[in-house]
Amino acid sequence: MYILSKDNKDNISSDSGILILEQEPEVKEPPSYQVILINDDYTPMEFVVFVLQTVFGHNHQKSTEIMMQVHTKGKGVCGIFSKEIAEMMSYEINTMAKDHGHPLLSEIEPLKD
Ligand code: TYC
Repeated sequence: MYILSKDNKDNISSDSGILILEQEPEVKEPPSYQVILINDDYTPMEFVVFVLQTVFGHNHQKSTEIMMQVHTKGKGVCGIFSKEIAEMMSYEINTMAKDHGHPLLSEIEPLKD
């Protein structure tokens, strides 16, 4: 937040109509979002690896690592993006899974800074 104030006798003439910027506006980066993959008991491991390669462009080894992280820990991060891109990625995963009859699900979560 920043404040615009009219001149007073401590600075320029009060009738000048000039607005003084007392504080610099904060320039904040928009928040980043994590795409989180959620484990389930039914989606085949190979399909999860295939989805990670297709949607994120991760290679086979990286995709297998993420899949195993999700499989063993219950959840895992697939990537970090702007909100709009993260939403698209998550939608793509969930749609691919649905189209293939698998319960695989992803969600997005804001990254704390
Ligand atoms: N747990 C699944 C299995 O044993 C594999 C799996 C991994 C499913 C990651 C979903 O996000 C997932 N076939």
